[in-house]
Amino acid sequence: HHHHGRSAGIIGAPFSRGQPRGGVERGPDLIRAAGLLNRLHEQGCAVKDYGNVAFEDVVQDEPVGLVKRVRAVGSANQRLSEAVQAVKRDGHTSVMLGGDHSLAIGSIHGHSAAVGDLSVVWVDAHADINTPLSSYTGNIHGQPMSYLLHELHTKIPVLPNFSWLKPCVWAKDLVYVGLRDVDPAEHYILKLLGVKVFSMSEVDQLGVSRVMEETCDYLSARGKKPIHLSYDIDAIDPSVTPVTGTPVAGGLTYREGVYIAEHLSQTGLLSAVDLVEVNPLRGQTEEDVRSTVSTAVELLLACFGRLRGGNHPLDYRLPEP
Ligand code: 4U7
Ligand code: MN
Ligand code: MN
Ligand code: MN
Repeated sequence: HHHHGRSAGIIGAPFSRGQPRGGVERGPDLIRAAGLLNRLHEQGCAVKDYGNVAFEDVVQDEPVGLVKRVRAVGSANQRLSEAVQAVKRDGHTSVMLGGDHSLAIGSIHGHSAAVGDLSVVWVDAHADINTPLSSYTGNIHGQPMSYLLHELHTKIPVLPNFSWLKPCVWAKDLVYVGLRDVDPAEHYILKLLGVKVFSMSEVDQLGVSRVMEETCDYLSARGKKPIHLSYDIDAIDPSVTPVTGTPVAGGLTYREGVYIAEHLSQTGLLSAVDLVEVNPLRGQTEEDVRSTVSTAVELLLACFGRLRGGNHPLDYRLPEP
């Protein structure tokens, strides 16, 4: 009937053990309750809800060095990877609702296992590229990109429940947008590997439209590949999206955040999206939760073609008098 090619396969990933704060596991159900599926369908997108991934309840999970909850995170991401592979094989754009950002390990691995080489656009206040040995917090949500990059393979120790994981992303295929809290080890890695970074300084200098034009020029010059967008809600300024575990001042405006999603959607290459780190227990008020969750929904609608200038179905016909 009214569907025009786009289709979303929604995966809930109610998982919080990549970081210490409870509540982020409520993200998927909150984002669904805010009407994501109905609103996607209303804008002409076919939608299939794959439900929430059932994660293993790992009980014995002592730290490995400084790194916390390694076994739970490894097991969760293996299951998530399988779920994303199923969604991609069914022909949908994958939408992974987190949960914390450690889930990008399984989401990107599963996406790549299904479609091959990817471009990754990582929108975040943080680079999430600590190795398990460089991290001083031990929280895996600050480490996922290091596990995924071919170039860092020799820097990653053997970890329990991670033997399934093989690196699947090249540094040249990764672009960051929105960075403003990067650890020294992470900054060293970004320089060492020559990763393309548009920090908040570049957003200030160039404006978001040039940042996205340059992002897409850079990626397509390295071969047009399916795009994986990993969107951490903390990329947006905490005045708009306060309900998150590691807020950092000086973030993207609501409009810049939506523009990024609109622009990537218009490439026609967007193949999987993560929306992570919405944590309702971090809010002071109901309004904090509402504005964060509704921003998450608007970002996802923009990923599926919603334009602020309006849209209409291809076959729209004016009513005749
Ligand atoms: B998020 C941090 F040290 N870099 O490694 C770390 F500042 O997924 C923060 O982007 C990580 O929210 C933030 O723990 C992870 C810290
Ligand atoms: Mn329908
Ligand atoms: Mn972040
Ligand atoms: Mn993150």
